[in-house]
Amino acid sequence: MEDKAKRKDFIYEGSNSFLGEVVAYSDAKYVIIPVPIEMTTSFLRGTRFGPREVINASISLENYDHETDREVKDEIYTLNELELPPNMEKSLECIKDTVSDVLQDGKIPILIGGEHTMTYGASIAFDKDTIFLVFDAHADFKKDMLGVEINHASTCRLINQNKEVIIFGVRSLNMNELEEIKKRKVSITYIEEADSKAKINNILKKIRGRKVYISVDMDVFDPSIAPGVGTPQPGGISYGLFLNVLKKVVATADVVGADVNEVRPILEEKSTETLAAKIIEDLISLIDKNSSK
Ligand SMILES: [Mn+2]
Repeated sequence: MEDKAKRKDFIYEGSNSFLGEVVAYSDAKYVIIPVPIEMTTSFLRGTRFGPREVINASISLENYDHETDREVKDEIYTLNELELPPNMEKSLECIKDTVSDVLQDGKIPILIGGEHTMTYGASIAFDKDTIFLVFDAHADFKKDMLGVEINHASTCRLINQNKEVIIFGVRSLNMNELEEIKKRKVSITYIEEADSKAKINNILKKIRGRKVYISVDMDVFDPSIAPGVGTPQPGGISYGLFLNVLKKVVATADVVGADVNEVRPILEEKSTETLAAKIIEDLISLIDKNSSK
């Protein structure tokens, strides 16, 4: 008892697992990986507590999805929070190894963060031909932050070293980032174009039939619906718009992994965590619906 109380890691069992699911690992199709990484936070702190709060919030969700007419049930296994060393390279390696194991077992990894840097760690576990579709208020294309090259504001640039990246919902970047994005011909959709049919169709054309990893930095949403993030930016997308894009993406591409990141819990205000949990449930429901066609 004393030992358990001393543990600093939160243990996910029964009602502490995503949607309260108690499924054997071998039977699960999806594996939730809680990644409490927070090392290069530049503004508001607390993203290390994101994973456990998103899982807590998931317990409040019901598992029937009226839109897909399905129950998200008996298919999710939640790993314990990763024990990350206080070193960025080693932490990314640990994330990569965990994702690799899940992929080798033929399951779909869904990570919950934690700072966005974790997506770079996860990306190393995927084939070169996997496209990374990133929803983010920021372009995350900085060369470095105060001389540190591996940081949350460089995520897309780091992934793009050897994988195609598509960035959606952007409203914050600097001129150097823009130049690099243009040089590398990276697809970027600004917030003003987020509901443009032509722009969405362009993205769908790129990902048709391809393996896609979806990364959702919660700051892509408007701060009025997702205030609990590390670096909020005014004027984001709505849940409705996100869901419309997600539906089209899942129907068009082969989703091989996903993450929801940068959740920063604010005391008793749980709308960001609930939204993060909901979009994971939506994603699972949509993948199931499409794979049973
Ligand atoms: Mn980001």
